[in-house]
Amino acid sequence: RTAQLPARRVTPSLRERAAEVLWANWTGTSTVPSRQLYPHQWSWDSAFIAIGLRHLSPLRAQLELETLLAAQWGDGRVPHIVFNPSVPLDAYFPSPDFWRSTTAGRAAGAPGAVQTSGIVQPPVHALAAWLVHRSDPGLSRARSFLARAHPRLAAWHHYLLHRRNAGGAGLACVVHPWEQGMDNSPCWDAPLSRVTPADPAAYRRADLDHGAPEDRPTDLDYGRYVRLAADYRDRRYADGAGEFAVEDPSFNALLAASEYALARIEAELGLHDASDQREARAQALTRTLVERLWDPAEGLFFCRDLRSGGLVPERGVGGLVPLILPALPRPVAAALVRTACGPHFGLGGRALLVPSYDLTASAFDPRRYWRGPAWFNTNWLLERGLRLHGERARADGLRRALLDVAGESGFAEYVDPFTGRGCGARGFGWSAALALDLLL
Ligand code: 9YW
Repeated sequence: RTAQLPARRVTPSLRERAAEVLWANWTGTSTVPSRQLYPHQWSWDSAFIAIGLRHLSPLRAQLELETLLAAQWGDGRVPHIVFNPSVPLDAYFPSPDFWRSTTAGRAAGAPGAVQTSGIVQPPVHALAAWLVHRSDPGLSRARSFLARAHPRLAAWHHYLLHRRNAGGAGLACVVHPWEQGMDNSPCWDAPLSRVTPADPAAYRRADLDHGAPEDRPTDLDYGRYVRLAADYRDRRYADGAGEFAVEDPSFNALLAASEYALARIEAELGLHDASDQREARAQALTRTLVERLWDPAEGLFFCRDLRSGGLVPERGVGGLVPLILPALPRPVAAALVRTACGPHFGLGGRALLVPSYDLTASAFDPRRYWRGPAWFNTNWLLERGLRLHGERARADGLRRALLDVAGESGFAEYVDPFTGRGCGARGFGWSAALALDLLL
């Protein structure tokens, strides 16, 4: 007799589905954000991806960061893209022939063995390296993971704190919207408006082969991105003279959070004096952030446009990200939580996930990239920040919403903040990785 088993559909768990995305996006040495849209290695994506990947394979998580750090330039900068030489040139724009790192980047010490972009992205790497180490300290010590990463991470922070200190106050500035990572945020509209767009006939937008135009930045935005990047390249990536220079709260908060992580790394390596100094620096950076970018009347951090000198009065999610900092004065943290839960960001109210931009502003658009949609990395950061500052119930609520939306959207790149409907790429690296991190 053969027993007839009833046909049973096995629904993979969220963990299994997230793992599938990370395996599918793994190239052998690093992880692509998306096979179609972003077929190379992106800097802050890799940091967030390593944070999730450590739960599946601490070894791969270490390799992810090592591959990125191997492409570091001599001046300390970690490039925002490391190009995969086996991907056709026209798969992504701007491609290596635009950035010309091995020629135009030579003076700044670009490596000869790999091709990279010449701009940077937010410094989440030391934080990621520390979390990856903690997931398997034995493996990490056996491979001297931290000992090898430490000089590179220290040089990276040194570059940002010195070469990018254009405002003179000790904060790092970004010289391109792509550097801050929230490409078309309305925070950039005013500082970008001074930039003459590049001739559209001179380049082709490969992103529109895979993304819906209404979900992506406009052609006018792209013209300005291309102009700024080409000018920087033509200055041989020398810092200090560009038309665009902005101190951003999220970029600097991530730098401070990574300074704390680097202090822990130094303590683990027995570098106790360096560790103490670094910890003090992270606290000083937090104070400077508050002095330079905090607006007590609005209860939010704003960008400072170094070319006009003033704060940019746009409420972007980046203004909430300093909540990840432990030394934030209590009233500042409390005001940030109120702002996150108020009409502009709708946490625990109108919005399922925290939007990238002010829900009440006329430029708000629930589908267009960083002008309204909710993103998983910023929500993951806010979840951490809420937990750090004792907002346990709110953090739990956000965590649940993040996991639900990540699964239902198929790990979308970004989502409509009201409905959770997915936009952009699916099977997106950091969406899967950060969901995995919150699951465990
Ligand atoms: C682009 C890869 C990158 C992210 C950025 C995001 C987007 C690249 O994709 O920029 O072509 O627009 O804005 O934060 O790192 O995922």
